[in-house]
Amino acid sequence: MACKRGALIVLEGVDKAGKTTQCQKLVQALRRKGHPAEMMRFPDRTTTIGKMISAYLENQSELSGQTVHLLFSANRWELVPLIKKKLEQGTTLVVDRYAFSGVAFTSAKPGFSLHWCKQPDVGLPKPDLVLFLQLSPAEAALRGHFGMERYEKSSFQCAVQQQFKHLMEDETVNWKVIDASMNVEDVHKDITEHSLNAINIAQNLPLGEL
Ligand code: DGP
Repeated sequence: MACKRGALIVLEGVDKAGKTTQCQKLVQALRRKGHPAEMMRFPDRTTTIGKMISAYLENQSELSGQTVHLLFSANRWELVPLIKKKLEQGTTLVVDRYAFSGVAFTSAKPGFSLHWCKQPDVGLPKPDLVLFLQLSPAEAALRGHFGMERYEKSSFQCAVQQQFKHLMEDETVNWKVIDASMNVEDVHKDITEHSLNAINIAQNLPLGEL
């Protein structure tokens, strides 16, 4: 019998919501329970496109909003063959940000419609589960100062949060909102429960497309 496919699980949220910590803990928990799992993150700054994105985020280069939006999307597309291969091999992928960050961050800039922002990611593998780590911008600010990167300003993060709210109205995506103000272990417990459920369901379903 062919091996069952892995699930594509995405963690989203504004900066400082705890996505990276929770991705790492989830991968470890899934492995302990016998599910092959690996972490990925977007942007993947190791590729040629990723290096261009990284320079932009670090304010070392200037690019138009349209250009950088397409680069972020291209960075996801260049990893699609690997994503599909891993899932087919039965590995569950836990992904730190995906197309939803792409749309939320660009559409938070003046002059960018949600419709325009969504187009480059149409056709990407559709996540089986999107966990949205909900944390108010005020609580995020209490977790320490933002760094020096381009988007790390409270006012911009508020606008991003607002765009995520619009995206969560899309019922064709399996969103689960997680209260990221809880302690790390309680957040982890919620996330693990939803993920195990998604892995079971995904086994019997074909991978969808955004
Ligand atoms: P991170 O490496 O997760 O800290 O992400 C870097 C920054 O880039 C963060 O402020 C969120 C933003 N970002 C992530 N993905 C995208 C995207 O696809 N498009 C845009 N415009 N920004 C993104």
